[in-house]
Amino acid sequence: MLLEPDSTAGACASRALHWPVANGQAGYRIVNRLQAGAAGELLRLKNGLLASRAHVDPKYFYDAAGCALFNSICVQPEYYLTRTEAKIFARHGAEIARHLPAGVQWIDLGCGDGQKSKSWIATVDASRYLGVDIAPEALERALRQIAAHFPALDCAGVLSDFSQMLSIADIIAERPQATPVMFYPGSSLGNFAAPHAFALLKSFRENVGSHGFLLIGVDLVKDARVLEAAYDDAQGVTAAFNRNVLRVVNRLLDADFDPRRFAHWAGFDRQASRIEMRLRSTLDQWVRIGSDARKFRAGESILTEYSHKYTVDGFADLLSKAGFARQRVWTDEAGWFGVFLASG
Ligand code: AVJ
Repeated sequence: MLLEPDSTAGACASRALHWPVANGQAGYRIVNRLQAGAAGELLRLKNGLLASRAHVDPKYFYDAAGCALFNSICVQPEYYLTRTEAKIFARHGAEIARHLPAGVQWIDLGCGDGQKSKSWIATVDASRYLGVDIAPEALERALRQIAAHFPALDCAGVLSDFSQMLSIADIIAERPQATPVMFYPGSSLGNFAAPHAFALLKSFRENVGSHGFLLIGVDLVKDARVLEAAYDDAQGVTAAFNRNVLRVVNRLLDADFDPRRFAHWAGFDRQASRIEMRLRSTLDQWVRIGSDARKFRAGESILTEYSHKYTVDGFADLLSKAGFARQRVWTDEAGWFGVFLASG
């Protein structure tokens, strides 16, 4: 594999990363758009934990253990999201593909291991695969597998924390003949509060241009009991996933959170239309966070995640305000999950 030094990153010079060549053909390259300012990120993480209403950005869930726990959440009976989306893809994939021109470039946002894209690449007959992820190991694995599975496919990767901003228009422009399709499944947009979600959708629209597409999966508003069970499964996998963020924090900030002293909590706020996940201190305790320390009272909590739930009309409206004039939606029979194809 080739890791291309990213000259366009300018002042936020790329970290020097060296990856072993995955195979003799080295059929893909990875562009590094991770900003060098990791110290600022850590300061933000620390300040969030020291704030009177403590909070952690959900992107910190996904270390190796967190990724494994998330995969296990996806197969819990209560976590209907992944399964419902997959059912919509299976049922309507061919129809969705008919709305796309031939030979698109398939842009997999937050590709993880790339598994969700495999059948799409074949269905839409993509000419190019662009994996985008914040985790270099996952990105490399995705590219290696997809390049092996589709030897004729033009494959590339972009290391990027696009929760800040997505800017890959120049990479997309390398293939002016291949219509860009951004694929953002799993209701991942739900992590972002309204203004941030809107800004992200606008940047997706700017990156794909007026001829490109966005294919996005969105979890829909439903009975609070169904929602809350999805974020508090009987096996306790979501609880373990939530507590694992404290281990990540301990490593990154040299802190001494004891995950056993925090209880998983999940609740649906209908006003704000979102699931909130928290870690509640089970007793009065002091926690050291690097060279600082703070007290958590019994019952005081750390906000670890929002997961926003949309209505079909509400999300359609958001898409059109973000600049996507044309759109279609497919849902399951129960109307639990929506898959939107937007363009224009
Ligand atoms: C990956 C953000 C879509 O909000 O449902 C699953 C993460 N958190 N269980 C979601 C998650 C707890 C998930 N997203």
